[in-house]
Amino acid sequence: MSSKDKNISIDPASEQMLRSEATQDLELTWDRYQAMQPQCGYGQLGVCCKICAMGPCRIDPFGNGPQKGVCGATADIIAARNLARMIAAGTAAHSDHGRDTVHALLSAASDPNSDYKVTDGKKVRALAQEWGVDIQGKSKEELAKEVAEMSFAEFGQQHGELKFAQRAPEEQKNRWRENGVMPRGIDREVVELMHRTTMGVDSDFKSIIGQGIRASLADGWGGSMIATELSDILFGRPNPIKSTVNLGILKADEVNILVHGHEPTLSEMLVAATQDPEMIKLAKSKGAEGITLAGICCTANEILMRHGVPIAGNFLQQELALATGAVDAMIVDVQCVMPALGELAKRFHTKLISTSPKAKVPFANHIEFDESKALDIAKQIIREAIENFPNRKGKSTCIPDIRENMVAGFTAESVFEFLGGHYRPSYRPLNEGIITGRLRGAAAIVGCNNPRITHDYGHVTMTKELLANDVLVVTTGCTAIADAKAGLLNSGEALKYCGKGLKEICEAVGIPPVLHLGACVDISRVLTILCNILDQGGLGVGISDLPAAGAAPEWMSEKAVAIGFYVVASGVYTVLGQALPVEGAKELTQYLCEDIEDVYGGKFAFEPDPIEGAHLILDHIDRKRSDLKLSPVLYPVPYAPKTVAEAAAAS
Ligand code: SF4
Ligand code: MSK
Repeated sequence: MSSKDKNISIDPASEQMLRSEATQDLELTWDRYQAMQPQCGYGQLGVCCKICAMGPCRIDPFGNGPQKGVCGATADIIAARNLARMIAAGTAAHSDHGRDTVHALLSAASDPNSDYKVTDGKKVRALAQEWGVDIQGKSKEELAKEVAEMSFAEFGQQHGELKFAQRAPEEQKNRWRENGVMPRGIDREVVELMHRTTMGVDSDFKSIIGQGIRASLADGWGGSMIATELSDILFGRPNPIKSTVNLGILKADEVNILVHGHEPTLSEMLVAATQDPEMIKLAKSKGAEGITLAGICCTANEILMRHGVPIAGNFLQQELALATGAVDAMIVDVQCVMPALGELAKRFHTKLISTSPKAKVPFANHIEFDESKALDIAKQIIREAIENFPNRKGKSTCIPDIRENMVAGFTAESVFEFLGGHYRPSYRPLNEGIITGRLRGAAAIVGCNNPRITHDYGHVTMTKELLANDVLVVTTGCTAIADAKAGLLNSGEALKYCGKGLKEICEAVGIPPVLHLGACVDISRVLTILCNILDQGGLGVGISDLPAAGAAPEWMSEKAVAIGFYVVASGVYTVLGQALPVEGAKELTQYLCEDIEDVYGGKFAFEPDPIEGAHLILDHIDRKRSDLKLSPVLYPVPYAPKTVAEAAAAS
C-alpha cells in the first residue's frame, strides 16, 4: 500500500496526517514499501542463502528447481541459519543496550560527580541479596558497584549459568539443561551462534535452532533483564503514572523536542535539562511559551514510565511526526530509527540530531553522547533545539488535534502491590481471578508496526477481542503506544471493551485492563510476572501450565525474533501476525509450530488476522484451564467471527 491509499492506519491522527496537504509530496515508508513490490518470495520464505561466495543460492519452494545450495544445504538448514542470525542480531541489540545501562550504573556508583545517581536503594539491595552479595553495612552505591561489576561479568562469562536465568521455574530450567540450551554468557552465545551458522559448521536445523534458543535466552533472561533491572536501580522503579499520547501532544507555540530510539541514559538527562529554569528562560526569550519534550518508540516508553513524558507516536509515526513541521529537534540514539529521517528532516526546519557513537544517520547533526558529561551534553542538545524554534516562524505546520489519556508505569512489583494492596502485596487476587473463572487468563501483546499491516490494526483488534473475552493484557513497545492511542490504557474508558469478569476485577483493584510494562527490553518484566504467578500457587508448576499466551501482531525487527524465541523457549504459546521467514522449509516450520512444544513447553503460530489470532490464544488458554481442571469461565462469550471490514470498523 502507498501513503495515498485509504485505510493505511486505524489511528485517526496518522490518517489525518496522511490525508493532509502536509504529506502529499513526501516519500514515506508506505511509498517505499509500495515501490518494493513484488518483494522477493525466496527471502520471505527463508530459502535464500548468501553466507558464502559460492552463492547466493536459493531453493525452489515448489520442488521444481534446485533443492540444495551449492554446498548441499537444504531449505531447512538455510532457513534455520538465516533465522538464527536474526536471533543473534536481536540478542546483540538488546544486550548491548543492557551493557550501556551497566556502564551508567557503574559511573553513578563510583563517581560522586556523575550526573547519574543510584536512585532505588531498595531494589539494588534486593538484587545484591539475590546474587549472594554480603549486604551488611554497605551503602547503596557500594552495592550498585558490586551489582554493576557482576552484571558486566555476565556478558563475558564462559561457563556456568546466567544469574537471572535462575529466576525461571525449576521445571523450565530443567528443560533448558536437558537440552543443552541453558545460557552461559551473553556475548558467548551470540558469538557461538554466528560461528555455528557460518558456511560448513552446524548442518542440523534443530541443532542450529537449539543454539538460537540459547542466545535468545541470554537476551530475555540476560541482556534485556539486566537493562530493565539496572535501569530501575538507576532511574527509579516506575509507578503507575498518567500521561497523554499521539501527535496532538505537539504544541504550536512551544519548542517541540522529540526523542526517538531506545536507551534511557540520554533521554533521562534530556528530561532533567528541559526542566532547567535556564532552558525555559531561553525558550521564552526566543518567543516560545515553553518546551514540550515527547517521544517516539521505546525511548518514549522509558521516560513515559518514569516521568509521565507524553508520547508522540509509535514506529510508523516517526516520519509523520516530522511531517507536522512543528518539531524543532528530533534526537535519536539506537534501534528502529529509519535511515530516511535525515532526508525528510531537510524538507522542514527540523534538526535531526544523532547521539550514539554506534549510530550515525545521513544528514543528521551528530552530537555524541558521553555519560561522563551527560547533563552538559543534554543541555547542549536542548539549546540547539531552542535556537532552532525561531526558524519555524512563517512556515506552515499541521498538528492533528488528537490525543488520548493513558495510565502507564506498571512493573512486576507494582502489579503485585496493586493487586494485593500496599500492606499485603500479593498476586493472589490475580491467581484467584483465574482459578475461579472470573478471568479467563492473561496475554502479553507486544512488538512493532509493519507497513504490511494496517497501522495499529493488528494490536488494537487483537487486544479488544481478548479483553471482551476476560483476558487481562500486558503490553510493551509499540503495541503499548497503539493501545494507548485507542484508549485501552485509560482506566475508565477502556472498561467498556472488557468482558464482565475482567471489568469486575479492574474496578475492584483500580487498574486498566491493559497494563503498560515499558519498552521492548522490558518484556523481561513479563517473564518475572509469569514466575510470580506460578510462585503464588494453584496454576501448575511450569510457565507452560499457565492459561497465558503471547503475541506480536505487527512485528518487524530482528529483536522481535529474539523475543519470540526466548518467550517460546520459556514455555509460552506465541502468535505472530507475520510468519517467521521459514515457510519454504517444511520440517523447520513443523518443528517451530508444533514439535518444539514437547521440548520447551511453548510453540509459535502464524496468523495474519488478529481476530483469528486472538481466538488461537483463547483456545490455548481454554486447553490450559482444562488441563489444570479449573472451573469453567464465569462469563463465557459466544464466538461470533467478524469480517475484516467489521473488525476494522469496530477498531
Ligand atoms: Fe550456497 Fe551453501 Fe554458500 Fe549458502 S553456504 S551460499 S547454500 S553454497
Ligand atoms: S520500538 S523494536 S518498533 S516495538 Fe522498541 Fe517499536 Fe519494535 Fe522498535
